[in-house]
Amino acid sequence: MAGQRLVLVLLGIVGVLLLAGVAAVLVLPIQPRLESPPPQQGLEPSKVIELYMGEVGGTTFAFGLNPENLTSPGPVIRIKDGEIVKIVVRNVGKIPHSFAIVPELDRDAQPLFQGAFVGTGARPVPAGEEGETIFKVIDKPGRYYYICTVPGHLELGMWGVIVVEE
Ligand SMILES: [Cu+2]
Repeated sequence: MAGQRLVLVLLGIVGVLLLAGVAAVLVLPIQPRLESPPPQQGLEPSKVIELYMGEVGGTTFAFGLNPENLTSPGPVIRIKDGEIVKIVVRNVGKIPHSFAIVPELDRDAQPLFQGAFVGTGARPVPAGEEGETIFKVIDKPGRYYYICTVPGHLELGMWGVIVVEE
């Protein structure tokens, strides 16, 4: 009797683990945001912006147009309606960072402006490496934000304003 009960308990535990595994498989693929570059790679840029990202001291994370001058907030970037913009993002910091253009100052804000991002919170750009995004400006003129989507980095100052002019 005791042996049978033990077998039942073990079967129960195995069942729970199996269910948890199935649930994880179903939920996990939804978690990462975009993992591949936006579908605009064939475009020839009319404007190239080089942006650097890293840390300033231990407590402020920042962007800059010059690797020696990272600031929080980062420099205001101006782009024009109709332009094809390439943004090259270089991580000159000591830890991974990422880049995305969002409509609000919120790490999870969607949709990304023209799908523009380099790296993601889950798969950021490693220290010393770089990436790029290229897109045509067809969103309406206004004020958007570029941010680092690694959890906690926006709060440490890793953001800047990007203005779309008419
Ligand atoms: Cu960061």
